[in-house]
Amino acid sequence: MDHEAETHRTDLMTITRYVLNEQSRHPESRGDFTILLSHIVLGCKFVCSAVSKAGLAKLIGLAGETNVQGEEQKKLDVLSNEVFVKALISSGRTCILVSEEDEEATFVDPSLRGKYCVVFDPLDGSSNIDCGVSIGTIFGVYMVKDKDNVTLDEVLQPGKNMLAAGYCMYGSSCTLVLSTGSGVNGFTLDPSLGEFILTHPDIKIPKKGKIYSVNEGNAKNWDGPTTKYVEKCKYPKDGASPKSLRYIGSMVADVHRTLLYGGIFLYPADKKSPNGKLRVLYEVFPMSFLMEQAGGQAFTGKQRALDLVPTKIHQRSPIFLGSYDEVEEIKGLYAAEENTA
Ligand code: FDP
Repeated sequence: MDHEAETHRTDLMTITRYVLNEQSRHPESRGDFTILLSHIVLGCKFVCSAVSKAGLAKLIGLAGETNVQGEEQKKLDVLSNEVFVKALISSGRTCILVSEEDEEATFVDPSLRGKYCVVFDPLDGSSNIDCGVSIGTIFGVYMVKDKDNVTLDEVLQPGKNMLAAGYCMYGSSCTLVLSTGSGVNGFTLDPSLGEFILTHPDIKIPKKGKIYSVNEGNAKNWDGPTTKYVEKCKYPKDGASPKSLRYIGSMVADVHRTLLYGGIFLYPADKKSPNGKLRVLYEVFPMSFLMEQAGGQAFTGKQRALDLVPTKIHQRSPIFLGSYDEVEEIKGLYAAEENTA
């Protein structure tokens, strides 16, 4: 009998156990982050369960219509938002919430306030919901100095000030990828236990990659460096093999594959969308934080993504993220363009 394998199978590292272990390395910690995370995890479990029943829900009524009980069916993204907002407020550990679904930030009632701000997209990749393709939740966490005196500036901070970031992917399995600032770990939901178990410890993105991921339908409107980079992926001049293209169109799924297999994910600016499409606070920052923590890079076309200082909560930015060498190449192409301008 393989005793080592048996030990791994029976000594389960749940996400709570993992965060408690981390916490014990900070003697000043009072467990607030562990409590916050357990509420985020609850939201992810709820959404995972709702997403897996999304096809069945059609049997009893389409979103926006009434079901057999005469109740209006909530759209999955609206429902997910409500669940996360309520879970985060009831944790008693949050003071400001910024959600992709809500135009304004939510300031938590002083009686329930804690020291964390959470920025999140409760259900990212919503155009993929109805065809059962992988979608996800993305989140980032900031800490305030004084919870009794908070303004929106607490969340209009560069991504490098985030305390933690992560995403949960609702795919063939439900996977939560988390960084609290010392590496990246992946946890898979064991549906029979209802627990996220550490399955991908210390994720490191390969330094180089063979996959590029971009919506090529926008190519006619791209800028010079993006066009040159993608051209090089397809027709390399150095005798290397062309790269493979993979594009799901769900940021969580495309970034997850990039993190595990290496390569690059691009959502550049184009003539129609000079700021790109993806949102800084709850898409670009959390994914850039994870990429850097895994040894990769994230670049906006002008600067390191995590150095960007947002001025609006729903601000957008172009983004190039992934393997260190691939992003380095994009940076070189932008620098060359600047030098010839
Ligand atoms: P979606 O519009 O389906 O919600 O920002 C949302 C997002 O998906 C990302 O998840 C995804 O990477 C991107 O938009 C896809 O955009 P395109 O359809 O323009 O490629």
